[in-house]
Amino acid sequence: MRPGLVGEMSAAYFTVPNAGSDTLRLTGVEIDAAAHASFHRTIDSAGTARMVAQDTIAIAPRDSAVLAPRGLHVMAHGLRVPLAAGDTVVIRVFTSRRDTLLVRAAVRE
Ligand SMILES: [Cu+2]
Repeated sequence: MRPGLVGEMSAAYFTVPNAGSDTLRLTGVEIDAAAHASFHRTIDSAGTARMVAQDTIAIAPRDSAVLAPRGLHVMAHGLRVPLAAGDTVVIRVFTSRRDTLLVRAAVRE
C-alpha cells in the first residue's frame, strides 16, 4: 500500500489466488484506514493512463488476480490516518463465496 496523508488517496496492490474449481469473484473491499475503497482498473486511452472503477474482479479456477501498478488495484479514498512506510494496513476483500479475505498490506513507496 502506498503512503499518504490524512484526506489523501492511496492504492493497494496484492495477488489473490483461486485454488478452487469455480470462478471466484471479488465483490468489494474495505479498509479501516480509508473513508472509502473500491477496485480500479487502469486503462490506456490514446497514450494516456486513466482509471475506471470496477465493481467485481473475476478469477478463473487455478488462476490469480494480480493487482499491480498500471493494472487492477484497490483505490483508497480519504485516508483517515496518515500512512507511512513501515506501517501495516488490514484490507478486507469480500468474495462470491461469502467469506472475507484479510490482506495485511505493508506500506511502502
Ligand atoms: Cu485508482
